[in-house]
Amino acid sequence: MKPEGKAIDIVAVGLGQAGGNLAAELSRRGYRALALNTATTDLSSLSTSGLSLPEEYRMYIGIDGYDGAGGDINYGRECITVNAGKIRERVSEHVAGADVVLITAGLGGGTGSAVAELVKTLSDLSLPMMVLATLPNEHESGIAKVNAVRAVNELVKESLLGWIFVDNSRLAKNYGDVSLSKYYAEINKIILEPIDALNQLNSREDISPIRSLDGEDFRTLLLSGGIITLATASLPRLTVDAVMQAVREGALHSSINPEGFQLENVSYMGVVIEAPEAMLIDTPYTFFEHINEQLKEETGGAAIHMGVYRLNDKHAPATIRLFCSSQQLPDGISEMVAQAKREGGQLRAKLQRGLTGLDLGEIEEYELFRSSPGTIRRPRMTEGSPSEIPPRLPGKGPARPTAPRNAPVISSRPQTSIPPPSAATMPDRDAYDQMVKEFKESADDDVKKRVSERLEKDQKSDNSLVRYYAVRAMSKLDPELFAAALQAATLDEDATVRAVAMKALNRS
Ligand SMILES: Nc1nc2c(ncn2[C@@H]2O[C@H](COP(=O)(O)OP(=O)(O)OP(=O)(O)O)[C@@H](O)[C@H]2O)c(=O)[nH]1
Ligand SMILES: [Mg+2]
Repeated sequence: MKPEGKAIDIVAVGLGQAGGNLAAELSRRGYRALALNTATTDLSSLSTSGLSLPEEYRMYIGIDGYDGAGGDINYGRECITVNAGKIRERVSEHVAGADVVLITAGLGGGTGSAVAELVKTLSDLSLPMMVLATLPNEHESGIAKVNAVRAVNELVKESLLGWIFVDNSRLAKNYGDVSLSKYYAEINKIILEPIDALNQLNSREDISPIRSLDGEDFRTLLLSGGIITLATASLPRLTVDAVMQAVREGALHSSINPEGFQLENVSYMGVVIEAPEAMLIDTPYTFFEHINEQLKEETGGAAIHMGVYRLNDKHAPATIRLFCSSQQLPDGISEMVAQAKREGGQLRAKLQRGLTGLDLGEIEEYELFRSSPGTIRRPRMTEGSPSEIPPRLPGKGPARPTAPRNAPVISSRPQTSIPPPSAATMPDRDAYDQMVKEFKESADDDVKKRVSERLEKDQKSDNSLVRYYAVRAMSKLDPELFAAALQAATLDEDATVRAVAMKALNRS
C-alpha cells in the first residue's frame, strides 16, 4: 500500500489539533493519515481548505460531554487511557503494513502533550513508531511551556525509532507575515516538505541521479533511532567550502527544528546535492570525496549517506538537503526548558541533556492542574448533597474530613464548596469543578450568585492559573451569563486563558 512515488510508506497518526493538522498535510501529500482528538470542534476544523481530512479518518477520543482538554495534560492522558482499546483497534487497522508510523502532535495543549501516553497505549502493537512534535511559540503561556517540556521529557524516555521536534517560534519568526487564516496550513507544508522531498527523491521528474540516495539509504537514516533535524539551503556556487558551510549552518540553525545541533553529536547524516549541469560540469570528482571526508571528520565518524542529482532547470541555484540524526537533544530544547522554568516561577534545577531524559527539577512535580487520571471531570462523590462535599485542600493533603451526615448545619447560609481565595497556595482545580457542579445542581439562587461572584472575581486574579480555572468553569456553566467576564478574558495576557474564553464565546 506504499503511496505512489514514495520510497517509504509513512502513515500519520495525529493527536490534538496541531497533530491533526500535520496529519492532514501528510494526507494532502498522498500518505495515509488518521486524526485523534478529545474535541469534536477541533476535528470538525479538519474540513477547512488546506487542512482537510475526510471524516472517516477523524476519531473522537474524548470523554462524553467534554470538548477538548483545554490545556489539561492529565485530562488528555485520561482520554487516551479510557479509550485505549478503541484507539489500538483503529490505529492497527489504519497503519497495517506501514514502514513508519509517524505520530504527530503539538506540545503545549492538553491533548497533544499527552502524546507519550498514546505511544505507551500503542506499544503492544510493536509498530515502527516515530514522533514529530511541535514546541510552543515563545509568546505562548507558561502553562503551555511547562506542558511541553514535561511532554518532551516523557517522550525521550519512550523507545521510539526517532524524534523530530519542530520549533514553532523559529517558524513564526521566518513566516510571521503569512495570513492568520492560512498560517498553520502553510507552516505545516514547510515542516513536512523536507521529509517528503527525501522520500520521493528518486521519482521526481525534474532531477536525474548521478549518485543516488536510494530508498534504503533513506530508511536507514529515518530509522536511525535519534533526534532528527532537517534543513534545506540554496547555493549559488558548488564548492567544498560552500557545501560544508551550508551543512554546519543547517545543523546549527535549521529553520524548522530547534537550534543548536552540534555536528560532533551527529551519528547519521544524509546530504543531497541538486545542481544544474552547468555547475556540475565545473566540479571535479574529488569534490564528492572531499565533502565525505570532511563530514566524517567533523562529525567524528558519523555514517554519511550522500546523493548528487542533476537539476533539469538550467538556471536554478544548487540545493542542499540535509538530514541529521543525533543522540543528544539540541540546545534549542534546553532554552525552552529554561523559559518554562523562568515562567513557571518555581522551577530551579539545572538542565541535563541527553536521551535519558531532562532534569526538569520541580517541573516534574509541578501539578498545574491538581488532578490525577481517573479522578477528573467526574463528580467525585455520588452520595450526599453537594453541600456535604468538601473541597480538596490546596496542596498535597487529602480531602477535608467530611462532616458526619447528620451533623447540624452551622451556617444559616446555603453551604457551598467555594474554596478560600488561594493567593498564597496552589489553586485547586477540583474545587472549581466542585463549584461548577454545585451551581448546576443547586436550586438555590443564593448559591448560584455566590459561585458567579467568586468566578468573576477570580477571572481578575493576579495568578494566571486561578484565572484559567475561573474562565474554564464559566465556559462549562453558561458562557452567555458570563459574557462580560469572558469577553475581558479574551484580552488576558495568558494565551491559554484567552483561548478558553474565545472558545466559550464562540460556542455561545
Ligand atoms: N506547527 C503547528 N503548530 C500548531 C498547529 N496547531 C496548533 N499548533 C501549536 O500546537 C500547540 C498545541 O495546540 P493544540 O494542538 O491546539 O492543542 P491540543 O493538543 O488540541 O490540546 P487541547 O486544545 O488543550 O485539547 C500550540 O503550541 C499551538 O501553537 C499547526 O497546525 N501546526
Ligand atoms: Mg485542541
